[in-house]
Parts: sequence; structure tokens; C-alpha cells
Amino acid sequence: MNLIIVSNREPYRAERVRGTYKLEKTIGGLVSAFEPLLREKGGKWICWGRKRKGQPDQLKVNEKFSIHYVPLTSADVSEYYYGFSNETLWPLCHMFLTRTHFNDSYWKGYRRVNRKFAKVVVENWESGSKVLVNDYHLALVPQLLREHGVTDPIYFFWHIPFPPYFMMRFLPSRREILEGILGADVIGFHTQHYVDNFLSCVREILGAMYDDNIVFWNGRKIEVRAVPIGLDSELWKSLSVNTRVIRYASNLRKRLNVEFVGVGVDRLDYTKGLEEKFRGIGRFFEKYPSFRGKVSFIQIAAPTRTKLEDYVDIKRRTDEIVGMIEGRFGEPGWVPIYYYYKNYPDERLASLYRMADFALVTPLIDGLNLVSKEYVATQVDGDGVLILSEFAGASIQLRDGAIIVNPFDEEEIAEAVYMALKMKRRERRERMMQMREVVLTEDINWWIREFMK
Ligand code: GDG
Repeated sequence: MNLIIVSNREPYRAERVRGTYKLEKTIGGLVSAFEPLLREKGGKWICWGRKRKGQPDQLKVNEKFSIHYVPLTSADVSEYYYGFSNETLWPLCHMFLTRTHFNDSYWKGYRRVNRKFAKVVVENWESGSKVLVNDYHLALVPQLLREHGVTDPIYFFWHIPFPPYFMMRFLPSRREILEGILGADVIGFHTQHYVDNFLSCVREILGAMYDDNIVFWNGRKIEVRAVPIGLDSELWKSLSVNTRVIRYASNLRKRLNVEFVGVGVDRLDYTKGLEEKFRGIGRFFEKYPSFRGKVSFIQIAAPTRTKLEDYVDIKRRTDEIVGMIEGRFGEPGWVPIYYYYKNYPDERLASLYRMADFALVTPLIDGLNLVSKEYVATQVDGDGVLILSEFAGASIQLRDGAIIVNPFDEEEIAEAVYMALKMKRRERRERMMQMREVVLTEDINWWIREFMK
């Protein structure tokens, strides 16, 4: 299959070192899912990319896989990316109405950049290609491609929650967004719940008819599917048996010198619920003082969208609450929460996942959440407990194995940590086995088969 992936995010940061480009994988769910696939199977990736001066418009990763950049101006970046994508659609879709900015210049920038993306796709498209357009940054691209005569199936996947009608109706450009998406032949979401939201939006806002998961629009039939994205499970399995990963994990475990270790990995985004998670951990140490000195929690908080005020604010609040917990419960020789505001390579994440007794994944709302699946995939010994938010899309697939919590309820988080630490080995293994079955079977190859069939 000749696959063209279209996304805002570049799969790599390219840095020129002695005449060639050193490629470093970027952080985020979409890249984690598709980068290994294209590296192995080949294809084209069309993205914005923070192109460095003098960098060509295309980069070859290997013989089969090339990257094609869409040139954007600084006005484009601030209006389309920081503005409409991340200050309008992102908060609206995650139900943060009070953080949602409605601004006409953001919308104009978004339309302009979606046209730029469509142009580069058309230049790279040839008959027989399958085009997969990704996410809320590029909702207008499917319809623009259709207008440019792209005839082969156009797939569109929306990686974040799709809001219910009562939220979507606040958006002044709601019609254009829905019409743009309906340019695709197949539209995907992580859960049936988001599919239902999308269907009720097209009915209420556009007056479109649908039957089951098929929308009838402009004389076309468009299929809407719920297919939760999967991991490159082979990659995570192999990382977790890599000798460097194991050595690092066991050395770190010794150095931590506690009975139990928990782990969390999130972009530092207000949707990921870090503040609430830390409150839950604080409550746990308050309620169960006998565990002080025996449990440490490691949190990776990867910097993201650092230019936006909301993200500066969440960073400040998270720093503060970690400081409060350290100050209140910490003792010389014991740290309750190790908190790192930086990026780590996948290998390091695999070590952290492997050595942790439990993972605390508690987004306030999340399209799916790949970290929960990565934790499960790396538990090759079949042990470990996953505590997962009921508002992460992944909770539908993992609900039989994970301890499911309401992330807004610090009491429930504290109880879940206690339950994880007290859980008998047999129950831990049974739950983990159930989750591994899902994560390893419904992986990225399964997703491609199911979504792009
Ligand atoms: C969006 C949706 C949906 C994080 N820190 C580091 C690092 N990461 C990697 C994780 C994981 C990915 O980033 C994050 O994926 P999530 O799924 O948790 O969340 P989003 O970035 O918000 O992704 C989400 C996803 O798209 C896919 O559809 O699940 O709901 O919001 O893979 O491991 N990776 C490395 N270093 C870090 O410091 N190497």
C-alpha cells in the first residue's frame, strides 16, 4: 500500500550534523503510533515540521520513507497552531469551555493553513495512494482534497475526544469543520461514544441523515468507525527485554531503595490531570502513613505548547503541588514524588515502566491514552497494576484489568493506590494478562487492518 500520512506534527526533529541530518523522534501519541509503521513499511509523511534554516522541503528517512514539509509563516503558526488548534479546538473538545478562545483571526489562519496542507498532499498524491489525514489540526483537508480531485479513499482520524452537540454548537465555524471532515470516505474515532457525538453533531448542525454508522451527505456514503489506535507492540516488547533497559531499571530500583514504585508519563497538559493526580498521592500518604518511606512515585512531565498561557499556568500549579507534597511528607532519605519536566528517549521510558509496580494514568479526559498501553506492553513478566481514568478512551479496552478511577476524586485515587499495593500477586497477574491480551492483539497493525480495510 502506498500510504500518505498527513499530520500537523513532524515525526522527527531534524538537526544538521556534519552535512547530514540527525533525526530525533518527536513526542506525542500520533507519532508514537505511526513512526514505526512507516519506518518499516514505507510511505510519505506530510507535516508542518519546525524546519531549520536551509533544510530541504523533503527528507528521506530510509529508502521507502520520506518526509515532506508544509512551509508555514510565523503568522500561520500562531493563528493556526497555537490559536485555532490549541486554544480553540483542543479545549473545546476536551470540554474546557472556559479555556476556549473564539477568535476570527485564528479561524482565518486555520483555513489558510489547511489549504496549504491540501496543496502539498495533492502534489505528492498519485492514483492508488491511500491518504490518512490526522486530527483536529486538519479537519478541512479531507474536503479540500476531494475538491482537488483526489479520488482514492480518503481516511480521516480524529485522535482526541469528539465533543457532544451541546459543546460543538458554541463553535462559530462548526459547520465548516463538520463539512471538512465529511470530505473523507472513512472517519475514525477511538470510541463509539465519540462516534455517537459526531453523528449527533452532523444531524443537529448540518441536518445530515445517518443510518447506523453511515452518514449520507452530498450524494455520498461516509462510514464512521470506532477503532482505538494500537501500539507498535513489538517495539515495546522488544524494548522491555533489551539488556540496557533491564540494567537501568534494576539499578534505578536499587537506588530508589523503597518497597514500591509507581510511574506516570504525560505531556504537561491541563487535560492530563497531573495536579489532581498529585493531590490523590498526597491524600494517600495522609490516609496511610505506614506507607511513608516505602512508596515513591516517578512522574515524567514532558514540556508541551510552552508558549501558551494555560500551559505556563499548569506548569506553575504542578510545580507548586509537588513542592507541597515534598515539603509535607518527604524526609531526608525518602522522596515521595520524583518529578521531571523534560523528555526522555523511549528506552528510558521502557525502563521506568518495567521497574514500576504500578502506573497512575489519570487524565481528566483523553481521546485514548497510549501511555496506559505502553505500561501494559512492557510488563513482560505479567505483573504490575494499572490505575486508569474512566475518562481515557483506553478505559473501554482495559476496564477488565485496570483499576478504574474518577480522576477528579482524590479520595478514589488514594484508595486505588492502596488497592494496587495490597493486591495479591495472583489477581495482579490475572488482570495484567487480560490487558496484555488486548494491547498485544489490538496493536497498530490491527488498527490499520480494521480502520483502513
Ligand atoms: C493524542 C491524544 C491519543 C510522553 N512523554 C515522553 C514520551 N511520551 C509519549 C508517550 C506516548 C505519547 O507520548 C503520548 O500519547 P498519549 O496517547 O498519552 O497522549 P497525546 O500526546 O495527548 O496524544 C491521545 C493519542 O493522540 C493517539 O491517538 O491516545 O488521547 O490526546 O506514546 O510515551 N515519549 C518519549 N519521551 C517522553 O518524555 N520518548
